[in-house]
Amino acid sequence: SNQVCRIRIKGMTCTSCSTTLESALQVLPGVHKAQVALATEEAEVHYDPKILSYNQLLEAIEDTGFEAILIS
Ligand code: 9UX
Repeated sequence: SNQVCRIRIKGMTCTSCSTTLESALQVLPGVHKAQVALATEEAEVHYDPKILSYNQLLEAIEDTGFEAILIS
């Protein structure tokens, strides 16, 4: 199954930040697609909620050193 979510990311200051985070998300089991935009401070993640929970996505982002906030 497939779910799309958007997450606000705080703490990114250069394109290497967003690229690093994007790569960290893309390699997670259950993530189909991840795009991180520095300018809008947003991540869009397509994932399988049966394999990976939303909270695990947030934790993976926080583990890279950035702050993750739900966009409602
Ligand atoms: Mo750029 Mo980001 O030099 O953690 S990689 S600030």
